[in-house]
Amino acid sequence: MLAEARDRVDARLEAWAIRLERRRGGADGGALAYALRSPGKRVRAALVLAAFRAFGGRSTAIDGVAAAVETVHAYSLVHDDLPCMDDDDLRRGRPTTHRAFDVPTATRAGLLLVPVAAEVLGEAASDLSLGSLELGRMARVLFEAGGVNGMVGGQWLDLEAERRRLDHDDLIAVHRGKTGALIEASCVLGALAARAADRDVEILAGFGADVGLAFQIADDVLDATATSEVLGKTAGKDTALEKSTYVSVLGVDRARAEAGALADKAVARLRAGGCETSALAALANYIVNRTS
Ligand code: GRG
Repeated sequence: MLAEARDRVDARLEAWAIRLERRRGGADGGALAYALRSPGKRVRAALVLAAFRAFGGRSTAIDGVAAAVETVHAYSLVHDDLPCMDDDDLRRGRPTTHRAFDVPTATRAGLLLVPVAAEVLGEAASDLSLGSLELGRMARVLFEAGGVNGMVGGQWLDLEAERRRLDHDDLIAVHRGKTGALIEASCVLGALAARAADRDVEILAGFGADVGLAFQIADDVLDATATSEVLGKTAGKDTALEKSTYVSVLGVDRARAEAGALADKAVARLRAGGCETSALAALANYIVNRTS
């Protein structure tokens, strides 16, 4: 599932990279394309595809919805790596966008990716023959998840919390916002694109919220235990920035156990709701057992 989603969304992102290079040109076009071509795991894309299929969706036009989510994610990584945030040189095994270009160009490219994501989503909704009400609902899901009550808000709290000790509840709020919200949105968007019933969309939202939190806990564990070569980004950043993480609050073993328990709870929600589970359960398992 993950390899298939990666190939399909990479092709869609490549097509957008070419379009944007033609449209914008120069360093801005180059930086936009660089960010979209950057080789991610595409977990969010895989969740969109799996949720879509779980409710009978079959059209390959869903790849555009997955590409829209990955575009929002790509912008967040470009900005997260900037000197005013995490100040990193390495992302997905390559120089970060501001290292490959410069800080103003990377800042602009990150910002430009937000309206690009809206355009990618709009085109996908039309390819899926979805109406304006459905597109409106999907746009709200994606951009609310990326906003102040989601990714930006979580990142904000995270930045404010550097060199300050957070308790377990604060940490959950940071993780659910900065990482969980977009993962939850990926699941909900797949279900909405398949025209799932409201009750099923709710079940997918619960599943996505649990695996989204589990994803960031696993990320904290990997930051503390894996190497930069394997991660493709600088390992050990959380300790260097004196960040509160699941590892600093609970230790590696309890953090791993909590991530595993959340993944189990997420899959139990699907089973209890009578949803098709196989691909989504496999992704939940991957999210907590991944090595990069
Ligand atoms: C203005 C405060 C403010 C924020 C702007 C920068 C930003 C928005 C948000 C940052 C959100 C962020 C980077 C959260 C971390 C999410 C995360 C765990 C990223 C790594 O995801 P993977 O492992 O990466 O899926 P790949 O590379 O595989 O896609």
